[in-house]
Amino acid sequence: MKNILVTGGAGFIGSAFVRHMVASYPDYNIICFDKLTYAGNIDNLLPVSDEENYRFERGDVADRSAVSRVLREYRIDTVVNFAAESHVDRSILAPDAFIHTDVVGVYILLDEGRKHGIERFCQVSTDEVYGDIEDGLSLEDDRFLPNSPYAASKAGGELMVRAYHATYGMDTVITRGSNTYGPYQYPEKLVPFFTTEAIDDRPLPLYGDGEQIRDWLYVDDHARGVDRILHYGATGEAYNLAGENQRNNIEVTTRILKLLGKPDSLIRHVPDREGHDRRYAMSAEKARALGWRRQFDFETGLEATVRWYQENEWWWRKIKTGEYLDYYKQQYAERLASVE
Ligand code: NAD
Ligand code: TDX
Repeated sequence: MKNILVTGGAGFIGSAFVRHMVASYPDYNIICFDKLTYAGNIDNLLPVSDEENYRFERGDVADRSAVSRVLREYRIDTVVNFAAESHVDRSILAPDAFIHTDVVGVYILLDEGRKHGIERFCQVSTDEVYGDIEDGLSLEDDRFLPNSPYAASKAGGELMVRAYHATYGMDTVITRGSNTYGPYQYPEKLVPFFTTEAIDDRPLPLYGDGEQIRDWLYVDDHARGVDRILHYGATGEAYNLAGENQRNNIEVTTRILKLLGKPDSLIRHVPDREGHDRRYAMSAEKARALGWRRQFDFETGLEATVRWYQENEWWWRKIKTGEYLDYYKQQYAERLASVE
């Protein structure tokens, strides 16, 4: 392993992975390939922009000729695919881009990767492929029951990875991370959205009863988990990266408000997300057996995260303009108006 293509490396988790790899492996060349959609942000890569072993190329993973060119030019031997449309609510409003990137994009990367003889393909996936689980923990061999267009597109991408392993003998591994939070997360997801809204004393639209459970994983733990699976995962296998920090959305929200010294009266119970999964929870045993352990518990990670958004308004204030405001209006205006 020497020349690693990190697709979607300008996003939230991908950029944490790029920063981690550039610092941890001076002998590797880390090439970030990213379309820079609304969620991609070159500011996330500022900490590594001057490093010798880092390069950035702008492009679309579903664009065969662009993918072929970077694979050839940089003599890529390893692909780690973070590129995705990643927000469930946007997939409900407009699924097209999800099929394009999360399904077709994965296929193009696999197909071009195979033609160029890459040695390993790591697909970054999600706990959402298992769907809603009422109790217990999802295991890697459990069946897929995705409920949102996002989750279904991620499941489709994974199945294509499986097929390239089974059919063409490609060396593949898959990671399934749980709900991730931390610095540099686009402020549409629960933690950065509520934190930045609360800083400005704006209402926090909690879907339905707020009792939905997610398993929270700090972003640096997720990045280290992908590193571990990339290096030590068995070919053809999938590995859960579970935070083992299950919390319901009300607890997460009130904790954010407490850390900011803001009142619970900012919470608004708005009409629910369509097809909203009540609970995700995975077993971390299989990844643990490879030596991965999360280092951050939820309380420590959340405190560091909230502090980061307080101290880095330069990063998020310029995002909360233009396209972001159009999306906010589409997603929340009616919901909030219905409970005012
Ligand atoms: P993100 O939305 O912050 O970043 C996605 C990145 O992919 C952006 O930089 C974007 O520009 C890029 N991208 C999108 N379409 C592209 C295309 N067609 N070609 C090239 N680049 C493209 O997402 P994230 O939260 O960092 O998630 C990264 C990966 O981890 C995704 O595959 C997601 O499914 C998975 N995941 C996320 C979470 C989570 O809680 N955020 C949890 C588990 C798994
Ligand atoms: O405004 C909101 N109000 C609300 O109640 C938002 C944005 C979210 N929520 C709820 C919905 C979920 O139960 O909070 C929970 C977390 O929501 P998101 O941050 O949108 O995450 P989720 O839908 O759980 O999906 C996340 O985890 C798995 C990531 O966005 C996915 O990319 C990842 O695959």
